[in-house]
This record gives sequence, C-alpha cells and structure tokens, in this order.
Amino acid sequence: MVDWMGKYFHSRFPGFIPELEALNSGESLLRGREMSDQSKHIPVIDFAQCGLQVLEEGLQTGDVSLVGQLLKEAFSTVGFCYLKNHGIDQQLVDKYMAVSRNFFEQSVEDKMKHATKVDSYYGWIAVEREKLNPERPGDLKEAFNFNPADDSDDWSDVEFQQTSMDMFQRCTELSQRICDALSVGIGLRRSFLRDAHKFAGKKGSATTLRSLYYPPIPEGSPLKPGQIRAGEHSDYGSISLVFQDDIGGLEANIHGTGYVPASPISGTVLVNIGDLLQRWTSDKLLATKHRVVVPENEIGGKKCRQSIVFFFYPDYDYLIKCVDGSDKYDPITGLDYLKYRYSITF
Ligand SMILES: O=C(O)CCC(=O)C(=O)O
Ligand SMILES: [Fe+2]
Repeated sequence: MVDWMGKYFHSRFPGFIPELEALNSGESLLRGREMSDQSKHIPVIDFAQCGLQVLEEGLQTGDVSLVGQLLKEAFSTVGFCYLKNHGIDQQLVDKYMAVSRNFFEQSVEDKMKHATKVDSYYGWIAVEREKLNPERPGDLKEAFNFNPADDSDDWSDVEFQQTSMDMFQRCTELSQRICDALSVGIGLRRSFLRDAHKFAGKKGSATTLRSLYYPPIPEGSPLKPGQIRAGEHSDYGSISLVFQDDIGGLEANIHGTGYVPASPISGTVLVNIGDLLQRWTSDKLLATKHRVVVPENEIGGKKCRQSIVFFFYPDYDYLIKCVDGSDKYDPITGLDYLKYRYSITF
C-alpha cells in the first residue's frame, strides 16, 4: 500500500468517535446467551440466484433485480444483512480459519517477522496495537492484513499464502456480484459499482482481506476498564464481508438505538456497508457502527474467536460522486477519501 498510510496508521488521535454509549452509561460489556436471538434484527437474504455457484453468463436480469431490491432495503434501513447460498465453499472458509490459526498460535517473535512495516498496512498486527474506538484501551485482537499486490513473499507457510490468495479471489468475486445486484437495486446500471473496483488485488486499490484472531481471555487476567475485542467503528470502504466462527460477540448499533448481537449464522456471510458507499449514495445506504465484545461465558475460557473480514474498496483513482446527482458531498477519489479518513482518525 502507499507510503503515507503507515505514517498515520500506528499513531492515535483520541476523540474520533463521539458516542461512547457503553463507556458513558456503565452498560455491561459482557454478553450472556439470552441476547443471542437479537440477530433477528438483521435480515437473511437468499443469494442463490446471484451466488458464485451461478456462472456469470447464467445470471438472470429479473433475479438480479429482485435480490438487488432486498439488498437495497436491508442496507438503507439496517446497514447489514446475512447472505445465504453465496457460493463461497465452507471448506475454503474453514481452511483459511485453520491456516490463519496456525499462524497466530506461533510465538510473538515468529509473528514479528511478518509485522506490518512502517510504510504498509500489509502483515501482522499485535494484540492491543489497534484501537478501533480511540477512547477505549487497545483492542484485544490480532490481525493479519493481506493484499496480493503487497505480498512480500516472506511466508514461512506456503499453505497460508495460497489459501489467502484463494480467499481473496473468491471474496472479490462475491463482492462483485453483490455490487451488481445492489447497483440494479438502487437504480444504476448493473456494472456501475463493480466498475469502480477494477484494481482489487492490484496496486491502486486498498481492497484487503483481514484474518482476525481474538485470543482467549484467561481466568485472573482482568480486562482494562472499557476494554473490548474491537472498539465501536464503521468500515471505510464500500462493502465488507464478515465470516465468523461460532463464538459470537459481534454487535451492531442498528438505527443508532443501541447495540444488538450480529450472531453467527452458520453457512452465511454477514455483509455491511462502509462510509464511502454511504457518502456515494448521499446517505441513502447506511454504514452502521459495530464492535466486538467478550461473551460472558468466554471469560476464563480457553477458546479464541476468529473471523475473516474482506474490505472491498473503490480504486484509488476512481472519482466518487453522489450517484443521485445531488452533490450532497464533494466528489472525491478513493485515495483522497482514504487519506482524509486517516487524517481525522489517527
Ligand atoms: O471480527 C468481527 O466479527 C468484525 C471485525 C470488524 O468489524 C472489522 O475488522 O472491521
Ligand atoms: Fe468493521
């Protein structure tokens, strides 16, 4: 990734996210099982007619339009939806989780060899290194960011490298299909959003695959006040795909009325909108804030949590103009928007 990014990335700028419901209200951040059915707030959409199991040439205009309407409805009200029958093999997801876990379970010294460099977002990020909400203590998570264009080819595990490539590729293809349906759903030509992401996986795009590892919370290692696994934030780009294991803890602040669980539903992928797509659609589609808390029954447990997030981001030189012609926001390129976000965040 480009040079300016590392400069901002590891520094911190307090006060970016104004609302701190949990910190300010004393709300408990531990979650019991009784709340787990709250994920019903987030619609489950059947993507069978548009999923990767359907060949590109077999896509039917009517089906794409129908799914597009459902996506538009979900993203303009909730900002999140689950997709079932999306066409990415569960085997690939499981394999990527497994090879990632092998990586994260190495010693810190070994992982340090693959840490992000000063001028790049690519590589390993240590526990507590990031604060997605700068007003909280560091996030209790590790991450590995992957973009084929920045592959430094210093992998000790070629299976991790190959599976990262495969996962990146399939997530790109699924994101393109989501873009197609959503473009139609919001009244644009089918290839409109896809065409803004032509450089995914190449220089000129911030599109990133991120493997996340939330270490177990051992008995007797108290959390810092307000510390959670991932602080409140919205994503930056256009769409994000989230694959979770069965541990739970992800929550979304739907309608800004408080956080509800976005619990894992097996075989689905959770999809959410980022800030740039909200801006692009003049706030018609919503970049809903979310966070990861520690499930109560995981305290003192031995299990980690794992998730995979794919951030689909418009090309650096693509000019984003409000699609409704309203000029509510000034046109901005993908790169300038990213610079702007980093300048106010860190
Ligand atoms: O781990 C998760 O489930 C979500 C993480 C997330 O929201 C992010 O990395 O942007
Ligand atoms: Fe996120």
